[in-house]
Formats: sequence, C-alpha cells, structure tokens
Amino acid sequence: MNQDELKQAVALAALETIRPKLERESIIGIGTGSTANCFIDALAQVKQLFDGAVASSEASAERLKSHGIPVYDLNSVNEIQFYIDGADESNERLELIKGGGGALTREKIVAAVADQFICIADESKLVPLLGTFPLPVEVIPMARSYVARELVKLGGDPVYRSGFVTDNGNLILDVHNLQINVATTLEEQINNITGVVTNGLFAVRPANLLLLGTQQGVKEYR
Ligand code: ABF
Repeated sequence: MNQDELKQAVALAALETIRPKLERESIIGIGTGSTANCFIDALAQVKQLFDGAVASSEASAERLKSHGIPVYDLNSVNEIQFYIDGADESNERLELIKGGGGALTREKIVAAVADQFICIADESKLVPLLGTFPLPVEVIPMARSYVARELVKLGGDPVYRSGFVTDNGNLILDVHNLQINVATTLEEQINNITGVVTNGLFAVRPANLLLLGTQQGVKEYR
C-alpha cells in the first residue's frame, strides 16, 4: 500500500472506532491535514449518524461544509466525545509533534476539550524519539525575534516559516535539532516563553489512541 492508501485505511479505522458510539446529537472534533481530510471524506458517508463538527482550521471547516456537514463554533458546544487528527510524529507514548500544517493552536484547543483524542497516521510518523520533524511554534508577530532567541537557549535552531500566517493571524517558527528527551518538560518550557501562543508538542495532553497504517494493516497503540 502507498502512503495515501495507508491514510485512507486509518481514516476508515477511525470511523469504525467511533461509529458505534455516535448519537444524533454528537459533535465530532476534526483535525487538519491530508490524513484528517481522508477522515472528513469518510465521515461524509455517515453524516446522518451525528449532528456536526468542530474544525481545527478554516481549511477543514470548508471541507466539512463542502460535504454538507454542519460546522459549529467551539463556544457553542458543550461536549466533544472524539477528536480525530493526524500528526507529524508520534512516539510510543502517543506524545506527538503536530503543526506541520500550521493549525497547531486550534488543534490543541479542540484536543483539550475532547474526551478522547484519536490520532490517525501512516507508519512513517511513528518514531523512537521526537524531534526529527522540526517543532512548530506559533508566536505573536511582534515577539518573533525574541522567541527565536529564547528557543536557541533551549538548544534549538528556529527557522521562520516565511510567508505563512496562521488562521489566528500569528507567525510560526519551525525549531530544528531539538533533543526532545522529556517532551512534557520541553512543552512547558516553550509555553513559558513570553510571546509563544502554542507549541506543537502534544505531550502534556497526548493522544488517547493511535491508529497507525502499516503494510501489515492498521495497528492500535494506547
Ligand atoms: C495535522 O496533521 C498537523 O498537526 C500535522 O502537521 C498534520 C499531519 O498532516 P498529514 O496528515 O498530511 O501528514 O494535524
């Protein structure tokens, strides 16, 4: 199976995981990226089984609406049972690096609200040590240079994602060469840098379930 087929397989596996628990009033949290897009397209086939979705990006909101799936503002929703999203990297503790697509802040917000975060990814995303993928950090524009200097003190090499503005009007630094031995500690250290909005480490709140698409089928990690 090629990478797209692996993404399709995990998207369908996620749908089969949540389907028995969906109710007519269910609101589903939806991630961003190509694997999340596969899930959105699969979800469209069963849109009669639930009420609607909360999206983690304008791009995902538009894709949901194109399928006729209602998209709700998070502030109007009381409970999100499931959040389904991809990742750039995951270790076996389901600590993730996310944000390659630039949607990390809204992704982290919806994941925080959700009862269960189901991460869907192809086998290339499972790594023994996080950090080969540069860590995205969303920053307030006026603080970009200051935050970059502070990230250097933490051992990283920050690169400004030139020409990219997040859905929230902020900028992104992609931090290379970080030694991420204790992901929770580094996540909290970066969060404490003034001017940082969000960083792409999902370790304090890791995924609850990882559905990994492999040549031997979809594997579950909890
Ligand atoms: C998104 O999924 C981002 O956080 C992450 O960058 C992306 C991975 O994209 P893809 O599924 O296209 O590999 O949630």
